[in-house]
Amino acid sequence: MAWNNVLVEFDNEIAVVSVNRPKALNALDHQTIAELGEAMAELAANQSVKVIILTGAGEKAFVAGADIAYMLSLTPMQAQEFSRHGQKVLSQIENMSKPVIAAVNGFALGGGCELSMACDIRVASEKAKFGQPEVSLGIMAGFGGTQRLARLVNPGIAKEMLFTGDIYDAQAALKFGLVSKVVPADELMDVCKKMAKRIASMGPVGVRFTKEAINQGLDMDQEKAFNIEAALFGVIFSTADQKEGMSAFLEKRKVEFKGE
Ligand code: DAK
Repeated sequence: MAWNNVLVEFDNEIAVVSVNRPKALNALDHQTIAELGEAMAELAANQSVKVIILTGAGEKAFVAGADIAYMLSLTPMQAQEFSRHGQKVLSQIENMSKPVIAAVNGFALGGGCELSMACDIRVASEKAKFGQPEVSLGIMAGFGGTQRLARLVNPGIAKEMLFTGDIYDAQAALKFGLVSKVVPADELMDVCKKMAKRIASMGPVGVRFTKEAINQGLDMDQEKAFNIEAALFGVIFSTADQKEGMSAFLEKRKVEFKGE
């Protein structure tokens, strides 16, 4: 597990993944996106990891976008391939069986804002800044931003962000519903780790199925989505965790989930 542009550190059941190109404000080029995909695939397969925190190396940026220098001379075919590659890795993160928390420590612009939106939960430092400035570069969001932003906030706010290219502070992002918490910069990692540990202490199958029900259900009408929830709810009654969780409650003892 060694990459140039992505760092992975472990804290018991928590893995912290940092995009590590601080000199370019962690901008995403082809290599960084590929490494991120590989790191996430390894963490998905690593049985001892329960929750992943994604952040940016250095003081200034989460990810300041797709790498403009890299994109400058792309041909239309290469641009399409770059976009598809980015969309694929972001979908991989969104669909991971483990929860991913974005610890947004600074600029989350363009592809960086889109990357944060592919995570399950966003926690922002007071220094975080969000925006989709692609239109100022003569392009448009290409890593799923037109879709995820409109689903996460509301279409009017998404359009304001995507049409104006304006940069918004963490409090604005909180008001939009783009992030769930804003915390002092020096507390960001502690808050995210505390949240991650809390999630890691829950029944892993319950957490995984919940993510699946929410993600799948968002693309369906509510009645069909209820069917997914009911089906997963039924399946969970075949797990050891369901027996253990309920027995531990009734026996007033500490629960010991096995994730099966
Ligand atoms: N790409 C490459 N380098 C970047 C960068 C980026 N996105 N953002 C910053 N850098 C580099 C700067 O060039 C500078 O490099 P040096 O000059 O030191 O070599 C270094 O990081 C520090 O940046 P600044 O000197 O500019 O730092 P400041 O504090 O003054 O300003 C800033 C910080 C974040 C406001 C500013 O750097 C900035 O505006 N950066 C660009 C932000 C941006 O526009 N992001 C969106 C990128 S476009 C698609 C696929 C993907 C996408 C779209 C379509 N298809 C193929 C369809 C996604 C597009 C994007 O994300």
